[in-house]
Amino acid sequence: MLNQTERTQWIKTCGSELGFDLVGIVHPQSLTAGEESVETWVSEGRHGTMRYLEQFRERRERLEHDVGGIRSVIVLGVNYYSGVERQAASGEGGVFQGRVARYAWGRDYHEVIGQKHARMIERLQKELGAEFRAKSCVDTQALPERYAAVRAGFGFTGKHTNLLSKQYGPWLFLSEIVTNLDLAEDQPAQGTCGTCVHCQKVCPTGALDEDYRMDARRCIAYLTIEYKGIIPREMRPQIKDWLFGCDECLAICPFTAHSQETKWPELRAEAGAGVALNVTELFSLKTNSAYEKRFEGTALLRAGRKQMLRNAWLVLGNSGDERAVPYLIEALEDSAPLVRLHAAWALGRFSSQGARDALQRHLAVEQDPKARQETLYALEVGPQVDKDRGVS
Ligand code: B12
Ligand code: SF4
Ligand code: SF4
Repeated sequence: MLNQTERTQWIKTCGSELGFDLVGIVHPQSLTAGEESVETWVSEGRHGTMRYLEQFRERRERLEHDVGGIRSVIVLGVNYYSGVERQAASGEGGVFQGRVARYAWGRDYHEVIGQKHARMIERLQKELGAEFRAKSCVDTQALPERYAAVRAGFGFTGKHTNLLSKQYGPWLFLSEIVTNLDLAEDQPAQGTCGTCVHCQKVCPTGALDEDYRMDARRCIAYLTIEYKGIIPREMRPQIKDWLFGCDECLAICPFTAHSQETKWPELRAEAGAGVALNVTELFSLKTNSAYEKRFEGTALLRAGRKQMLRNAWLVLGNSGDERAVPYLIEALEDSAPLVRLHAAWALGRFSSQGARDALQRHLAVEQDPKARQETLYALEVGPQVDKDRGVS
């Protein structure tokens, strides 16, 4: 029979053997400050439309109930860094590249890590017997994962709000196995950003408006992935060529100097969606099921086809490349008003006669009030946009 220290060590070894880069333990009562911080953040409305974050307490209670009382949280870190700093922006050889945030390059981490959790739980169950109860948590459960990681000794929270690890920098997925086992808790990690403010300065939309806190409603990761509606007009140019998510604040962080190649082949770009997508390829995906088939097993399914097309037209509009115009004209025919509205805005970024004629024709047939309003706006402000881009 193992004592608490031996059992904790054995579990950590199990985690490492299964490929987890970091394994630590925290007790649930140590997470209270993190949970309160999430609740305060939500009460300020900074979560936007991510309603699931509003039921944090109820969801947490359900988790507690499922395990029959959580006594320890096994925190697991996976390094997902896989080289390649930046893909060329849009426009090469008629191919328009929309950037994908690094976390979504490979296979969907929820599935990849979830499967490893299942193996770990099975192994622990075999060894510890019927008394062992556990539940796998990857991102979606009511746990403040970054706070748990700090408490488990992985690193500290940077001003961009992500966990910074001295071993791996900012590129870590976090997940937990909550259990009824009593394990030995780790010491929290220490660290600070000092006077650095690079992430706050580089953020294109001003989402990092306070140290260690963000306004998700302004974050490109939220706008392009979680948010399903009309992207606020003033933020569209700032999205530049980000098709899915954003890494600006992470990529500039001096802690990236600690990045190491991932040991997880499933998370490499070759295994999944890749570092960027040919925006025009999205045209060939005419139905939701075609979209789902194309991006099966990747995190890109989090945004549906409609949202992805919405993002794609912003990328084309922001490209300033006239070769985008025929695609945008075709997009005005889409059955979804959301898609037509963003295509109209993007066309308004071009002052060529072809773009303006298409918008005029579209105005005559557009029935959706918001898409119509956007078409009118696009016709009015075209030349202003060229000024934004520095075209005299
Ligand atoms: C909602 C959510 C989002 C939202 C909001 C992000 C945010 N900053 O809150 C959006 C959609 C914008 C988003 C974006 C991204 N996300 Co996200 N997201 C989440 C989710 C589901 C909940 C986060 C949450 O509760 N936020 C509310 C805030 C208040 O809570 P918090 O972030 O935990 O805040 C802590 C710190 O700010 C700290 N804190 C607060 N005040 C203070 C003050 C001081 C002085 C200090 C030191 C600390 C401190 O304590 C807080 C409590 O834990 C988590 C998974 C989870 N269950 O935790 C993933 C998670 C945070 N996301 C993750 C990732 C990878 C991303 C992206 C990089 C993806 C991308 N490239 O597009 C971006 C990063 C953007 C950014 N700068 O944060 C990872 C982060 C891993 C890491 N190393 O930190 C997580 C943990 C998912 C995972 N399982 O790995 N995300
Ligand atoms: S992910 Fe992009 S938009 Fe979001 S806070 Fe970081 S830099 Fe800003
Ligand atoms: S960029 Fe600078 S301020 Fe931002 S998290 Fe990294 S070290 Fe901290």
